[in-house]
Amino acid sequence: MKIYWIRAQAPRRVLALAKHLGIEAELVEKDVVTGELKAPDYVALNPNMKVPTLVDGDLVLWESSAIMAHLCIKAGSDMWPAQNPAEQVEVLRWLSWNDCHWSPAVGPFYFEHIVKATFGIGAPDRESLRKKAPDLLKCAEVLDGHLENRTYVACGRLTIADFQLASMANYWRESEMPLEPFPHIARWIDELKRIPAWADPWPTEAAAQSGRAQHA
Ligand SMILES: N[C@@H](CCC(=O)N[C@@H](CS)C(=O)NCC(=O)O)C(=O)O
Repeated sequence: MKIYWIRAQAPRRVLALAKHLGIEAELVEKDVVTGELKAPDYVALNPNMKVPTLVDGDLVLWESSAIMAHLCIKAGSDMWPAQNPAEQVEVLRWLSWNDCHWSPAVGPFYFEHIVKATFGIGAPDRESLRKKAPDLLKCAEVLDGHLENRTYVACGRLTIADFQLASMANYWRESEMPLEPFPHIARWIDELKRIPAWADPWPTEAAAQSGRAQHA
């Protein structure tokens, strides 16, 4: 199995899950700056020219939530509730909410502060973020209310929904997301950071260079 990745939030959640589940895979780092995601051999795998992409035998899969479900099925993990249709619907609800609402709300903050710093593409444009705050506050109220009496987002346990929703919010303090009024979100994020694979999902330098699945 191969997983293509860069140092960014969507591949981060897939790498964290693979590490958490102890899945053996060849972790292939791509260089976005030199255009490796636009190279014909990569575009043939993922026409979106994005990461993550998983190749498992004949299966080529993109979209991190689908990849995470696949990894759970392979590992027999109920972080994707393959055996329970009602729980699947519950996880799917939060994956959909993430992609349609939460991710667009937290994304601009993550981009301005984390992506720009990671790839050296300029200083954060804080002025542009002021206009984004109302959308974030609206979504944060929904999530914070949901988490008030829950440790995790769905099914009363850790699922791929947590990894999906937390991958940008994980950096809420560094990204200056205005989430101080939402203590249940902060507590949930801090709780996830206690999971070793979530806290440090990145392959070791040597493993990344050799393309072997080794984690720090
Ligand atoms: N919805 C996709 C998002 C994929 C995505 O946007 N990946 C970003 C990294 S977080 C990427 O490949 N960016 C490189 C580029 O756009 O050139 C998923 O969850 O897999």
